[in-house]
Amino acid sequence: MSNQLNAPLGVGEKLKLAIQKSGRLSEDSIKLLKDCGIDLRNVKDRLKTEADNFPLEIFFLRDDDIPQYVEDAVADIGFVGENVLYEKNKKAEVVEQLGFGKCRLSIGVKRSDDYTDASFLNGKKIATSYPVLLQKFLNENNVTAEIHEISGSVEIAPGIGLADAVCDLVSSGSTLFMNGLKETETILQSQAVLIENKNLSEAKQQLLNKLLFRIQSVKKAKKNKYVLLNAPNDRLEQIISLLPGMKSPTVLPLATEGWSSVHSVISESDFWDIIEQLKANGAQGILVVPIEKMIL
Ligand code: PRT
Ligand code: ZN
Repeated sequence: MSNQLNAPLGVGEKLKLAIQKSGRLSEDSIKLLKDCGIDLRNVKDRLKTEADNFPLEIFFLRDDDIPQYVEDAVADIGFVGENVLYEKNKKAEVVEQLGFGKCRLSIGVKRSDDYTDASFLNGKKIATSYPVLLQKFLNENNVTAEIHEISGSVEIAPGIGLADAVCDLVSSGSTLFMNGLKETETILQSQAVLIENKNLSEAKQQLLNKLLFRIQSVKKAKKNKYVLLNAPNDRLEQIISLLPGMKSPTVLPLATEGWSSVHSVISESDFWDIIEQLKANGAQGILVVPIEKMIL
């Protein structure tokens, strides 16, 4: 990858990226580009803009249209939810999970229903904006049900007698709850992904590798914290053994005799465990700092 990163780029080539114009993915998509050091010109009420400091052109679209634009090579790449990508079933390759827009596509039934398994749905009417993914789930479970496709406010369908159940996106679950429904099965776990057209030119592939390198550094940084602490020298060995660091922790002597300052990187997932163990081993003055970029 490093060779590709250093290779000269096609003169005047720009990578065309499609992102959601206005909706749940818009803000995070623009923030991710910003975290990657890419400044966009005026993003308000525009269909298209360019980055100031990266050969990138950005199209603002409805999320449903993004897979088609990427398949047709009108856009080279796109940021879109897996739910939309798999429902549209277009020829575009998933390159990277982006870590935002997380939700799940689930079956919801009335709270009073006695749901045991998918066979409950036999002969029922299910409202959804995801007929393709729902039909696939029904087939896999040998269920025959009527799919009622609607484009919005799916969750009100059972309450107004339009359907017996729903298949809709859920994140906190409060929309289902407020509509007297309960979540029973998850059909798909989803998050925003970077997709690419399958036939990118060599020059565009190089640009994508550059962008991807930045995205991965930003993602890694978010998953890790920088930790600084003071350690008594007689406990240094135990404390160091708790801190992997990128290679190994940095240890510097403190002005106070018998103490050292230890710097390291720890992962968000074992963060509290490690902090507790550090304290138990005599570490003091523990500072935890967010990391902006992380390049290994
Ligand atoms: O106009 P455009 O077509 O571009 O936007 P849209 O209205 O189709 O999509 P939008 O902006 O609502 O969502 C864009 C993408 O965000 C989706 O395709 C998902 O990938 C992702 N996402 C993440 C969500 C949710 N979380 C989500 N909670 N999309 C929709 N919801 C809705 C859901 O449909 C339901 O109505 O939120 C409600 C449920 O939320 P909870 O928290 O009450 O469970
Ligand atoms: Zn949409």
